[in-house]
Amino acid sequence: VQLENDLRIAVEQQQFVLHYQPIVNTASGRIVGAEALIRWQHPRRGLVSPADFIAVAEDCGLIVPIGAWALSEAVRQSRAWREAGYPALRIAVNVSGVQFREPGLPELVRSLLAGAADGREHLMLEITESVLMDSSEEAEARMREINGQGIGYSLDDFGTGFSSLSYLKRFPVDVVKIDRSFVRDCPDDRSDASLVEAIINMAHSLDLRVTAEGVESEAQRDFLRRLGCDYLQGYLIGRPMLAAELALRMAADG
Ligand code: G
Ligand code: G
Ligand code: NA
Ligand code: MN
Repeated sequence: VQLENDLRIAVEQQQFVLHYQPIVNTASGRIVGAEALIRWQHPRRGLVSPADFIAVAEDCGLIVPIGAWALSEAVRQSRAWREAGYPALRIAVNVSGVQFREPGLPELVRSLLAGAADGREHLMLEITESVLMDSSEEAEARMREINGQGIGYSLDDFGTGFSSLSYLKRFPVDVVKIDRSFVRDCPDDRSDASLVEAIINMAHSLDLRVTAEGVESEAQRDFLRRLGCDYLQGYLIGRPMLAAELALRMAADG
């Protein structure tokens, strides 16, 4: 209850910040995107991880204004980078299933992108398999409506849920993100290596792109490059960082 009260104040006072974790094109090594990861700047407890407040925010409904803030902040930052001459990145923003249960999400996305001809290809919504599995007809219709505005989806933690492959055909998913638990023991663990290879090949045969999460070593990177994995994300590439730090990385990227 204390946490919930603090969260309410946090929403009013906008005590949140987005960190950005770079995503590179595997072949070129260039930064092509970033995942926006929210943190709560708690006045007494310091920087609080989403792992410690997203579930509570979902239960009490505060995830709706928090998620709206994250979306608008990511769109604002992405625009500011482009206006400053940085390469256009595709920013993936995590969206909770609870946000799709509210009718307002398509309108929010529409209003955030209004007035900018080029906003669409620079934003992506990141959802988990469970969002697809638990979605009502209304939520599914909202997902499609947003996709109809030109916004793509990436499917987080792929392989950890129980969704069937038919979901990949049925929903407007563009990118699957291989969960870091499968990447961790690659390439040495033969069964994990086979699994990762199978996911990449399956995704490509469905005309989807693939991001590997949790890439921490050069051996993992080289293995994923050999398999034709499209994008890489993980500590080897970069930790989640402040926008200003990512801008420095982009500048160094040439
Ligand atoms: O960055 P970190 O490892 O602490 O993130 C933990 C989890 O929090 C991740 O699974 C991520 O998907 C989730 N998360 C991060 N930012 C957001 C956000 O803005 N909204 C939602 N719903 N989840 C987020
Ligand atoms: O659930 P989701 O995949 O969105 O979680 C992202 C979380 O994973 C972030 O909190 C981020 O800090 C963490 N993360 C990102 N890259 C790595 C990595 O290479 N190794 C590990 N162990 N965690 C990572
Ligand atoms: Na995520
Ligand atoms: Mn992720």
